[in-house]
Amino acid sequence: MKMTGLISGVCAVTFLLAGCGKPAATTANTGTPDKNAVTIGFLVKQPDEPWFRNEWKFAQQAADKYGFKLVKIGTQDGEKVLAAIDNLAALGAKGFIICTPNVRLGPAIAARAKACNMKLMTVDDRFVGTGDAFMDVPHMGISAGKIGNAVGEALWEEMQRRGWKMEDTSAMGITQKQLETARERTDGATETLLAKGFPKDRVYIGPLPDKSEVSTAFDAANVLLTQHQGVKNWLVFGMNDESVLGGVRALEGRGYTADNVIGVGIGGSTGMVDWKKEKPTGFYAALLISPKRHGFETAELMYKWITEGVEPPKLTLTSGILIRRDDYQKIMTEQGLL
Ligand code: FCA
Repeated sequence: MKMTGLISGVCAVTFLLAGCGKPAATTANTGTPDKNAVTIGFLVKQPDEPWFRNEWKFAQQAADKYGFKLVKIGTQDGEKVLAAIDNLAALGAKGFIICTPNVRLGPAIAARAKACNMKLMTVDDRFVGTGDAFMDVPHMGISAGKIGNAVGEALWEEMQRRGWKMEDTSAMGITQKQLETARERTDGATETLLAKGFPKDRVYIGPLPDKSEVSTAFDAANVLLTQHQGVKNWLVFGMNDESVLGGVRALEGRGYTADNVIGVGIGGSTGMVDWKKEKPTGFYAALLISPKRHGFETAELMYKWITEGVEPPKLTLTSGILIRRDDYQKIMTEQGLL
């Protein structure tokens, strides 16, 4: 009993110090929230990644359109997330959108948001609560399984076009098994390849740590390539562009070129650097996903939730478009990304 009292006392003090529970700004006469005073946070797990920089860019466009203040914070670990929520509370923010550094932090983040009287929406990575179930927090993510299927389809079609023999070809998938949206993407690609007749025993999965970057993918791919040598042609897929680029770079380090590698990413913005190179690389295509929807729409939904009381849909899943070296400029321009 005493212990519980002590703990809740400490929490209360922490929240007080953090400025939680600060009254919302109101207009002088009506007592309704002052729309001009709205502040919204946008927290992302990997602020250096082009995907997240683009989400911020489009969220800022929503802020400019509606006239609210957007506070962008890079939150690479749990401590940074909790500190960011406290800072937002001190700034009088009434809600935030987050792509968490770890989905298992969901319950702690939701509790802190509640204590600070802030609305909460997740983007990209969905909170996991008790019993491995997704938490009941409005979410916008990609339709990971379907996009993975489209990756598998693109790999298979290009392999057929090149006339590669099945027995000469292996496939590597670089992914975070611990993150549902990542696993669903690579499971989707695998499922489609197997459905086409690709042999199951030649699809290898390279696991990533909690940070998905070209460098961590490069390491994962090298481990996999050391285990599976003497393969003539490789198909490369992964949870995002970074993981496929890591695989392609590892293959280049072992003498493979665009002629014997077909890589299909998910994202578009990171992978396109390879299409700007004079000579094609093994990064053949990507499923373009929409940082515009994920950034602009989540910020807009949060703003309407705060100012009009309209709760965002529980789950929105966005789709992807296949892009390649020869058409990425046209399609990305149409999508407002170039
Ligand atoms: C996850 C990945 C990102 C991006 C996003 C849509 O958060 O880590 O690279 O693919 O989903």
